[in-house]
Amino acid sequence: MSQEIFAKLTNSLVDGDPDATFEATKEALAAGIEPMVIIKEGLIPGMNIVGEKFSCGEYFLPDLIIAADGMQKAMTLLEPELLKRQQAIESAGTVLLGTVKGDIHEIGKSLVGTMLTANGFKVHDLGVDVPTETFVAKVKEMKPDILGLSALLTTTMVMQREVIKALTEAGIRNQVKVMVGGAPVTRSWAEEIGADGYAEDAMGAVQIARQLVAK
Ligand code: B1M
Repeated sequence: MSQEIFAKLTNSLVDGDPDATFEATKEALAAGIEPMVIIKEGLIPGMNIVGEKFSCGEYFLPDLIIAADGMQKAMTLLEPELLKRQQAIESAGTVLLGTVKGDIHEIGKSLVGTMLTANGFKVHDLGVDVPTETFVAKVKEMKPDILGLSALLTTTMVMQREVIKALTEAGIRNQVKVMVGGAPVTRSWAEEIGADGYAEDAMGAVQIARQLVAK
């Protein structure tokens, strides 16, 4: 039964049918499937297939846009459910979050924000295509425990290094822990650029954020 619903979710994204994605998400929730399982088993595989088809020239930009629309429609149902399962009442820490300059991918970053919120963190989301100077100014102003930098492109992940460099130049690098993530980002990249933490996915981001705040 679950496998059928997961296939429906995945296929609706691959077929570019946002309304079907929305309906399949409703069906999955009604069947009692946990929202994070719906995302992991149904939606992310769909986005990955769309990405692969784009890479090999079978799909074009509009196909990516339609798939993103479907995923975002699904998230309107899933986000409140994730938040309902909130783990902690007291604030676990504060996180300033954003996708780096030149990069408009927002779904993964927003999912990380939702999962952090659901686990007791106070999250301030700066959105996408965030200039380095804005990250620095907001760290000065808001004094978050953690700065989370998302990047989905090999061409924009270098901005994560730029932000860390800019924090150092502004003399505030030691005031904030920097966590990086996004599809092309690896642990070795995080180490190379001097980030404090790296997470592969949204649940991993919660784990790393907890460790960083405890340090
Ligand atoms: Co774009 N895109 N895209 N795209 N897109 C990718 C990333 C790509 C891999 C597709 C491909 O070719 N296979 C490819 C990048 C190739 C590369 O750099 N090596 C690509 C490209 C090339 C592009 C354009 C350049 C295409 C063009 O214009 N010719 C363009 C760039 C625009 C720009 O940013 N300047 C572009 C545009 C777009 C859309 C706007 C159409 C759309 C995004 C819409 C939106 O977000 N509102 C889009 C989409 C949808 C994708 C794919 C298909 C799906 C991304 C997604 O939402 N995944 C993507 C292929 C793929 O990822 N398989 C692709 C689902 C999401 C839940 O996962 O974002 O990975 P993800 O987030 C995960 C983890 O990465 C991690 O946790 C999240 C949850 O598990 N994570 C963090 C993310 N941030 C984190 C931060 C953390 C910790 C963990 O700590 C702070």
